[in-house]
Amino acid sequence: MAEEVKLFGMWASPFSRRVELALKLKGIPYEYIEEDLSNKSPLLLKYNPIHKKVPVLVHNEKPVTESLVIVEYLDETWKNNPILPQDPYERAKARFWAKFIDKKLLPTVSKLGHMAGKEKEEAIEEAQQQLKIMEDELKGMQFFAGQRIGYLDIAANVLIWFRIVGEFIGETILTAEKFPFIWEWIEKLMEIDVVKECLIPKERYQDLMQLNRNASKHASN
Ligand SMILES: N[C@@H](CCC(=O)N[C@@H](CS)C(=O)NCC(=O)O)C(=O)O
Repeated sequence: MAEEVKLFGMWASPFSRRVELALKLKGIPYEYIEEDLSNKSPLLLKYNPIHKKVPVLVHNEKPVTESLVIVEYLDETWKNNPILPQDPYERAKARFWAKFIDKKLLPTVSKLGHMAGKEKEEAIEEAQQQLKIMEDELKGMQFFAGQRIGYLDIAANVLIWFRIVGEFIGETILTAEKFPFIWEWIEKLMEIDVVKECLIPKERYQDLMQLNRNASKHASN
C-alpha cells in the first residue's frame, strides 16, 4: 500500500521543524500543510482536538501529535536510518534529556520575552544554569547522539531557535564564549543539508516577534 504522510506545521514552529527533520533524515515523502494558528483549520482541530497545536502527522489517515512522540513513531514505523539509539540505556538517556529540554529549558526561555527587571535577570540565570547542564552533556561529542545527528539533536534543535530569540530580545544568553560546545554544535548542525532545509528563517522570525511586540504595546496603551 502506498504510504500517505501529511504534516500539519507552521513555518515559525521549532516543534514542526523537529518532525520535518526526522522525515527528511529518513527520506520519507510527505505533504506539508502550513497552518494559520490565528485561524486554525477544521482539519487541525479534528486531528488534534486536545491540544489544537502543530505539529500533527497524519499517516494513512491516522493522526499522531506531539513532536517527540511523532519522531519516535516515524522511527518505529520506518526502520531505515535509525534516529533513536539502538541500546535501551542510551535510548532512555536520550529521552530523559529531550524531556529536560521540553519541561525545564523551554519554559524558562519562552517566558523571557515577557519579563523585565529582576524577574528577567533571575530567569536568564536559570536558563544559563540549564544550558550549562546541556553544555556538559555535549562536552567532547560531535553531536548529542555521538558521531551523527540523532534523536536528542532533533529535540535540541530548539536551541537554534533560542539563539534567534536571544538575539532579538538583546540578551546574550547563548554565546560562543559562555557555551562553546553548544555553539560549535549549532554551527555543525547548520552545515547539514537537511537541517539547512528545516531552518526557521531568522529575519522573517524576528519580523514576526517585532509585530507581536508592537501589538502587545498597542494593547497595553
Ligand atoms: N509539546 C508540543 C508543543 C507544540 C506547540 O507548542 N506548538 C505551537 C506552535 S510552536 C502551537 O501550535 N501553538 C498554537 C496554540 O497554542 O494555540 C510539541 O512538542 O509538539
